[in-house]
Amino acid sequence: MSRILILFVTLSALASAACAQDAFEWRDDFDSVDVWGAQPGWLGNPSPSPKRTTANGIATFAIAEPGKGMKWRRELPNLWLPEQRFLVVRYRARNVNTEPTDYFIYVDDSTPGSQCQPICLNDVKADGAWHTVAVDVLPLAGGESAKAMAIQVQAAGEGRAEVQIDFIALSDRIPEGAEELRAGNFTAKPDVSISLADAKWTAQPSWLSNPAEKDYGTTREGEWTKFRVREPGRGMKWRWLMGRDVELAGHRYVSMRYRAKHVSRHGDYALCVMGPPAKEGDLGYTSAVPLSVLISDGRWHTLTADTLKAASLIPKVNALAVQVRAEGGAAELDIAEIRFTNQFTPSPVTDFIDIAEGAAFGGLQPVDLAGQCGADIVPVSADHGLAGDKGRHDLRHSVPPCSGFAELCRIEAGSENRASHSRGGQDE
Ligand SMILES: [Ca+2]
Repeated sequence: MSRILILFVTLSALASAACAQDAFEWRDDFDSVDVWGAQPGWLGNPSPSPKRTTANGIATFAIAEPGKGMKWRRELPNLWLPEQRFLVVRYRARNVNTEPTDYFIYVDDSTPGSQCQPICLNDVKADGAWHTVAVDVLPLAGGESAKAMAIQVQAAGEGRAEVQIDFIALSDRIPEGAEELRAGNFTAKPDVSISLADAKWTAQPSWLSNPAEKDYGTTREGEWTKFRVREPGRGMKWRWLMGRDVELAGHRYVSMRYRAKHVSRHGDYALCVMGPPAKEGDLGYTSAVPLSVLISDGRWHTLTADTLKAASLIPKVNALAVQVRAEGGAAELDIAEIRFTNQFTPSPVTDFIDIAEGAAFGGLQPVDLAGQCGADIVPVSADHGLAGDKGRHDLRHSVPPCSGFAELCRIEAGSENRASHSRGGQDE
């Protein structure tokens, strides 16, 4: 399954494009602990009387007996880790055995044979003080989705172990003030936006087996660069020697704002980063954005692709390459921005919805599509009263296949709203 980027349409996003971007996250605030089921069969020293309570949004998991423990598990709404890669927990602990290397918090990454344990008992500070810690789960996980989570408490020699948890989240970011565990040698660097305005692209027909022979090229149009191949079934790659080094290391993502028409999703890359390889003898290039994630529907999209691996291979970039392969007509790929970043970049809601001038949004409300992931969006939209304005709709995509949070905006009966075009999300 390809990477998924889900549009999170909210009233505030519709009302104000300038509003601060909220974290995109799944979160358990522990107003209830009913969903956390004890799993005595999961450990060799289960406590006969584990306690699990909550009060004022703070859960308490307690083990009275010395040397005993318990694991508690809850389901997750099948979260997509590339989007929500940071496990964040605010906890305080007392009398916990912090020797074992087994997990404190486990994420079920849907991969048999692998155990993703982002935070271990020996990471726990059992000093009775509140701590907020975060871990990038994505590089630790075997799979890309998370379907369940577990926590473990082990009592130290004196017994009466207690872990209190304010919240656990899987988020698109590390909140301010949180301590990042397992950061390795990763040090976040400020965003770099690579201006394409003066880029000189040189076609590289020898880099493809089926290069276009005529009618291909690049042009600068307004705020974007157009890459075009007019011969269906053929492609082209272009390289730009940037004449300077840009650090990719220190950035988790590349974000690319693009618009594509008749661009094939088959091929190695849409955007490639080039530079001296980190390890001598390795290739001096690697894919940063695969062709397979492009949505070739003629609309602008902002995609966010993970670049930790690419940055480990090519830490400093001194050239970029772009590929277009034509499928079903003359292909065009317009690129308006390439940015190395540590922030998941949201798509403007107007990428998905044509909004008539003067449209009012008082009648819009979010609709939970969690139970309809992967479904064809046309009947889903019809179910929510969105398919009325035939001819103006262009609903070619499915609801994202994996999402606990995808939403459409429903137009309430009798509303004056004139938003005419909606999608639940964007598959990338
Ligand atoms: Ca809480």
